[in-house]
Amino acid sequence: MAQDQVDLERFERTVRSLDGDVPEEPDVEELRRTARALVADGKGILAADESNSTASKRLKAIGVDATPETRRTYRQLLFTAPGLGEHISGVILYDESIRQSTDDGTPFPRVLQDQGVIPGIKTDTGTAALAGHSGEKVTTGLDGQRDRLAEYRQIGARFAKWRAVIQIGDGLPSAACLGANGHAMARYAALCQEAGVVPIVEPEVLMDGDHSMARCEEVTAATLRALYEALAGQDVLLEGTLLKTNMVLPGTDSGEQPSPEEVAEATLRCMRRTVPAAVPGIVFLSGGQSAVDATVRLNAMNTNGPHPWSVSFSYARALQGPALDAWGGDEDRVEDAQRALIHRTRCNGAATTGTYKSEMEDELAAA
Ligand code: 5MM
Repeated sequence: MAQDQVDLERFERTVRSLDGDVPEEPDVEELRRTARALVADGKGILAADESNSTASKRLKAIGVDATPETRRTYRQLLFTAPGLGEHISGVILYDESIRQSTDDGTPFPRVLQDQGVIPGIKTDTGTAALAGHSGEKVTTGLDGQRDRLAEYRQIGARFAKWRAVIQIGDGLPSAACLGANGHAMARYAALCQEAGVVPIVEPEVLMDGDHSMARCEEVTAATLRALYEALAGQDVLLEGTLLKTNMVLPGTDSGEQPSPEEVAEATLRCMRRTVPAAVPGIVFLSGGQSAVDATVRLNAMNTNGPHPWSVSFSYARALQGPALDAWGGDEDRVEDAQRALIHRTRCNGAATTGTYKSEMEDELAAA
């Protein structure tokens, strides 16, 4: 049987099994199946888990007043885009949006399931200053995590996300920062698996700064080593997790302009040295890259496979940016915005199998 047919059957089985409460005992096979379904060939994740303040910032940038209702209207546009499930395996929601519904009263998690998409949820609660380490942050949210996970699973979430932010700078990051964030992510991951929810662990080494691409590679490797040591320390089942992280890129003020092939080579070398083969997939964040750069670089990584893990995407800005611009808050441009979103999902879906071509960018204009 062809690999993509196997992936598709596995994916459909996972989407069909989305009803039910927290299991008495975590179903290890379900965790593995969900994790693999999220990185099925040709598919990736739409990150729509912006906190209210970030979502509001994005709406204000296109001249839309930010309220719970405008955030709902915008998320409705995304989640009801026709054909979303063709190249999107999962959508990461936020505490506000997982409780919202479409105009006709259908809860967003149900809308996604009907599109063949697995609902997910961001469960960290943001960052706090790391004590004794000026300029560094630790992600918060472990208090109450067990109860929140039980509720989110009951509402329909089958995977979750927790993001740690790592800043490169003079003497940064510290070992204390990598250790504290790794430990928190491992505790979150163990709680997720206990609740029957696949944890995505997301350490993001920020692009801000004038550091070189080599320095980004070094810091990303140290971050991932600390993370996988912590995950092992908490007995997290790697087969039931996914890694979401940054590509290896130079700082935005460095002046370096690596080719897509150079980014792919450095990123894959870093991942091979640090990410265990038991992890089913690595889904990259876009981190401020342009939408097309994020696609081209992902494609470059997948032209030289196979890799020990699937290599896919979990983009927010690189998927949503063109849709937000096309919409501009105008109800007459909802379909334009949905076409822009679906176009990017198609390009990135192709990039997961190394079959993206630059000519695909003309398809939207021609539509
Ligand atoms: C790094 O941010 C994640 C990926 O987004 P990009 O592809 O735009 O880099 C994203 O999932 C992020 O966690 C959400 O946008 C939420 O961010 P906030 O700051 O609202 O928690």
